[in-house]
Amino acid sequence: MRQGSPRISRREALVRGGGALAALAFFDSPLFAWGREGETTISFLDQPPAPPVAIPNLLDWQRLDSWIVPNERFFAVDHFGAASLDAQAFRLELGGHVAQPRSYGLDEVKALPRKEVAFALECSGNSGFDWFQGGIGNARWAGAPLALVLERAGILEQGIEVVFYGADAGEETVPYLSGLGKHIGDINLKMNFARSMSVAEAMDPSNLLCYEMNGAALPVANGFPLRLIAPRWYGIANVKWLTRIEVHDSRFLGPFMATRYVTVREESREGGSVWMRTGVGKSLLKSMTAKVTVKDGRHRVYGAAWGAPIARVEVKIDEGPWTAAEIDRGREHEFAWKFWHLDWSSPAPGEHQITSRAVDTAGNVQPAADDWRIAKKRTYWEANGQVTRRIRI
Ligand SMILES: Nc1nc2c(c(=O)[nH]1)N[C@H]1C(S)=C(S)[C@@H](COP(=O)(O)O)O[C@H]1N2
Ligand SMILES: [Mo]
Repeated sequence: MRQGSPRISRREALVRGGGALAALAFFDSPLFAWGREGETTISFLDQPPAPPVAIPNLLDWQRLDSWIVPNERFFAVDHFGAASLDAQAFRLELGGHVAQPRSYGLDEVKALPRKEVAFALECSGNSGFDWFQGGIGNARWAGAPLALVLERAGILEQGIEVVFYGADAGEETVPYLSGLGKHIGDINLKMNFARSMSVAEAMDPSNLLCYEMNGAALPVANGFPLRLIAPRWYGIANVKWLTRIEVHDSRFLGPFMATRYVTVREESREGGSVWMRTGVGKSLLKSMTAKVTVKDGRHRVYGAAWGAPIARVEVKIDEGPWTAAEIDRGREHEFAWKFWHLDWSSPAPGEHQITSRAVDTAGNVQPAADDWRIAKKRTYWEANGQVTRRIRI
């Protein structure tokens, strides 16, 4: 919901629309309001502490009231500061191991077929720290299919990796090693932000050269004038201020692929263990309890689920059974977050714990905090374990 736009209750919209069709259209509109008219939110006892680093617009789960997060309230993460680009002078260069290298002006990208996708973009560090619980937002992104421009360029036989470069750049320290591993010193190099995908991943028809967010030009903080939108990938893969695409003939090992965004985990094996060091890439199945409200003595738990095709969401209160929540919104959008709620009948006064878990269509369950996938992970990325929230009734 845009700031200043009128808030319409679900009931009011149904009455006004006067029909199933109008109701459907309303549920599909970004105005979809989350909650019951006149209910009160009971604050969680656990609240994220103030962030030690500046990440604007971290999502305040308790205040979230619309399925689409408006642009002026969408979180933003950058490593080198936002690039400030001029739309008129803008060029997207496409080259490397392609038959037809070329560059596109912004108008030329906009002249290509337009596609829209609702996608919940989550930072892979979200939930990795107690202060970092709101690095996520759901928006409608529009742009040109990436596959189309790659097809037109003609990826050559030896091309195996597609590298996306942002206009933003910063110093990277590269250790200078002798052949035997003796550390001789460091070199500092200024490099552009860059991420890569395999050719097959890049050719996914959902990937967009995105210039529009929720019906407006991309805000500067979110990548104006052009960014990659790669649904079902973590935020890091969604390169902002995109100005260069190169097809390489070898794996790309830039710092945002091979050093900075790496998950380290020890896995048990027959007779020992192996250290897994894997790149942060595709998103993982996750859910979060957003708020608990009360109206006329009736309590309700609300939340969201995303990261994989959601089959259902279950909620556990204290040591009670896992109970299926109702999914309210988002089912019809493959990559968007799903909103859910569960009625909580007559909670006893006192402190309670609420845990949610999402289950995907393949039957995978969002892991518990003590699951080896979470417990044996030594880095904070990809923290998709079940979240427990505490509340006093
Ligand atoms: N060029 C560029 N793209 C970038 C980044 C960056 O620092 N530079 N940060 C990434 C990270 S870590 C995240 S979480 C997302 C955040 O997207 P948003 O700022 O639109 O929320 O952008 C990604 N794309
Ligand atoms: Mo991120």
